[in-house]
Amino acid sequence: MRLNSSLFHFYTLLLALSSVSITFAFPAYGSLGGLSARQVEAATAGFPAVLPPGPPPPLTFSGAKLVNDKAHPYKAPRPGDIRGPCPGLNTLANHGYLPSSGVATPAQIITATQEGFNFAPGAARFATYSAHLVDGNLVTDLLSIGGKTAKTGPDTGAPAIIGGLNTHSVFEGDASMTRADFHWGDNHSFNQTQFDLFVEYSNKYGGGLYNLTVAAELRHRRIQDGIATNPEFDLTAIRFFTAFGESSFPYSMFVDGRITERATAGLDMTNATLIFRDGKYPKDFWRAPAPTGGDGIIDIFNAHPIKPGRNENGVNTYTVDPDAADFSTPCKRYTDFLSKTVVKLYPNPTGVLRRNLILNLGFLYDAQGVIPNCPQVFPYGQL
Ligand code: HEM
Ligand SMILES: *[C@@H]1O[C@H](CO)[C@@H](O)[C@H](O)[C@H]1NC(C)=O
Ligand SMILES: *[C@@H]1O[C@H](CO)[C@@H](O)[C@H](O)[C@H]1NC(C)=O
Ligand SMILES: *[C@@H]1O[C@H](CO)[C@@H](O)[C@H](O)[C@H]1NC(C)=O
Ligand SMILES: CC(=O)N[C@H]1CO[C@H](CO)[C@@H](O)[C@@H]1O
Repeated sequence: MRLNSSLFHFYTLLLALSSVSITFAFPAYGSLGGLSARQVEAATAGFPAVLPPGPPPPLTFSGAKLVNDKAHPYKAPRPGDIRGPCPGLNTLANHGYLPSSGVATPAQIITATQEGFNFAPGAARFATYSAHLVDGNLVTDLLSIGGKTAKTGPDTGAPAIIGGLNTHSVFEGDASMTRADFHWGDNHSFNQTQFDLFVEYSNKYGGGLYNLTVAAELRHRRIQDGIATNPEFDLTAIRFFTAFGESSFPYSMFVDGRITERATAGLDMTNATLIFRDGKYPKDFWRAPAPTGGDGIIDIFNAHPIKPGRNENGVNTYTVDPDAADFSTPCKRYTDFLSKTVVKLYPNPTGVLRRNLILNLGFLYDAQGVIPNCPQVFPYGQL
């Protein structure tokens, strides 16, 4: 039987990794997904087993304010610092809202995204715990905002070490606006060719600004490009949702918070270049005037609806996954994430790993807000 291909690349890496014993220095942030109990023990030996503290509270003051302030100057990443596919998190790390190493706890990521961009508490928790469950280290409670994932290691042809948000097809995925598809090799770096399309679309549909209309057209175009050119194009599972969500972030969170006409506000290309390419706040940047996260996602989706699916057999063979959750089935999205993603990564966890899985799954459930008739699921029992 064919593996659910939303996880296919990931399993390829995991299989190769688990066939060798872990003799290299496993990083404290490395994901333990797919490792045997013995490998988990080896990979976490020497690191403290952390009791995750749970999400930090919402901001006490959640209005607009200067965030590119004297206490948070831009500092270029040093050699060894990790940056990844998310322009928001890269910017926060470059301005000291996140550790400049690019390795952080979920609580730090929630605090930083709330403080530095006014990301709404529910959205911040939901994105962070989803990412942490698939890409983070659940024993050390650390997540890297990038990582060293590559299709093949640079010298040996063997898969490189897994870890962090670059990991393909669990959280990172295809049809990004400014990053190329995994199929083309570079999974996470800023891609000028694609940014040129971002600019072209902003000119064509937004009068030079990236607004919701641009977001909808560019999202559609990137998906169509993927179907037509990437034989492994995949828009299933989590990526289906994050692709539409991320399209809304530039106009909702990269636009200066002093611009109060949010409905018509758009992101200009100079500021877009700074954040997307350089991970740098514009000079005097103020965060959004109210907590936000994904305003307009459904409008972006409704402009060009599509069902989750993938190219099954080369380019232009996009096939709808008949059993995929979509925007109309939020509870299935939750239960599928547990049964099709998390439990496959962690079929038989024990000890601290099991405890922390249970805790993080609880944080995730609480983060998604009330979904009618959607009771919490406990694949690993309860504490
Ligand atoms: C809170 C935790 C967050 C996590 C774990 C996260 C993670 C990610 C990941 C893994 C991607 C890459 C997806 C892909 O294109 O393949 C991404 C993309 C993106 N993120 Fe984040 N992110 C977070 C918060 C934010 C915030 C607060 C913002 C905005 C202020 C933001 C803005 C974006 C944008 C605009 C993209 C799309 C990049 C593109 O398509 O070129 N993210 N994020
Ligand atoms: C940039 O993206 C384009 C289109 O997705 C791709 O063809 C090209 O190889 C990418 N360039 C780099 C340097 O990754
Ligand atoms: C985006 O900008 C264009 C050009 O100004 C405008 O026609 C369109 O209505 C804007 N979209 C939204 C949602 O404001
Ligand atoms: C660029 O960002 C700065 C700082 O946030 C802001 O003052 C300025 O208005 C933005 N430029 C445009 C054209 O929106
Ligand atoms: C396989 C591959 O091309 N991986 C790339 C991921 O991105 C880094 C940074 O740009 C490259 O060095 C890797 O080669």
